[in-house]
Amino acid sequence: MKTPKYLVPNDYMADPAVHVFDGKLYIYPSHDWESGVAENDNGDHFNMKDYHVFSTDDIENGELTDHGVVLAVEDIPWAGRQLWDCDVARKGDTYYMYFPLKDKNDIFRIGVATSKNPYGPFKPEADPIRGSYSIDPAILEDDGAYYMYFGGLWGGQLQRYKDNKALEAAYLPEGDEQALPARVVRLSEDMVQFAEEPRPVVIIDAEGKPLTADDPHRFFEASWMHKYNGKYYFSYSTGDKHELCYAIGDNPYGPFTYQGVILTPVVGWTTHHAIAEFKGKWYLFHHDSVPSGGLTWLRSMKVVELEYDAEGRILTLEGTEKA
Ligand code: FUB
Repeated sequence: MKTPKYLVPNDYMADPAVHVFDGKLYIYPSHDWESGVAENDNGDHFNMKDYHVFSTDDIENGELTDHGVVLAVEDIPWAGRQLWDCDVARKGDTYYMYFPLKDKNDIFRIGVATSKNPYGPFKPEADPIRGSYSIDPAILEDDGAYYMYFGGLWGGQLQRYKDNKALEAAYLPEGDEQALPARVVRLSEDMVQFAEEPRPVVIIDAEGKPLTADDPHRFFEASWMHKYNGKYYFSYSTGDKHELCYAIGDNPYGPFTYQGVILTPVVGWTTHHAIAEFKGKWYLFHHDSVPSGGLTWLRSMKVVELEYDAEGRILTLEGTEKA
């Protein structure tokens, strides 16, 4: 499937997280809508209020089932506003949905909701994860352990934290200072807390030097982790540089060596993705704002096949390739 395909033509869905459970592919997107909130650098216009889940047996030619609303802001006891990019993991017979949401003080926290089914509905815990902050949780299951990757700059509030503590004043590195890293943390056995202090996800260049703040390929948001041929592929959005990039490491904590661009800029400010293998092929799930005429808060979800070369390098895809 070399030509990209829109997945939900009758609604706006963004930020896909994708997993295969028992041979079926499940998609967990953000649900964009026209809330009327004005656009700003804090991302207030991404004012999402619920999640849907989609599933399919055949991503290339089959139907996508919409399982409807599986979690809504009004069901979450600690909710303020803005349900951004979520992810789901299975442990035992329970499915755990991890979601970023501003609390009643307008601070992003990461919450957990559970279900006995991959298609929900999900029941939220009473409080967010202790010590959680910022946005865009993505979960890796590796050898029985579960790791969460998270963080996002600007509206994602990552610049408000250092060493996992809230700063008095936000600090964004500049120039040749080391770029702000995403975070990785192992989850507790019961999956609803952190088992340790979050650690930085350090991306290094070919000489082993951490990427700097002025590097156009530095991390901004939208962490995703997948494994290919035993290596750990950390991929992410460069935000204001509008590319999806990736870096490779030897273990879940990194460091990760920068490799290249997965997807060139799409129509719309944000770019965000998931990478998953299904029925022997690899796919990139992402979004753009073509169907809404370029409105960056009304995004449409797409899928396209992803290919590797013989050395395991991802072949760059064009963000403006027509669906
Ligand atoms: O959908 C809201 C935010 O936009 C996500 O959390 C970011 O990754 C960006 O896609």
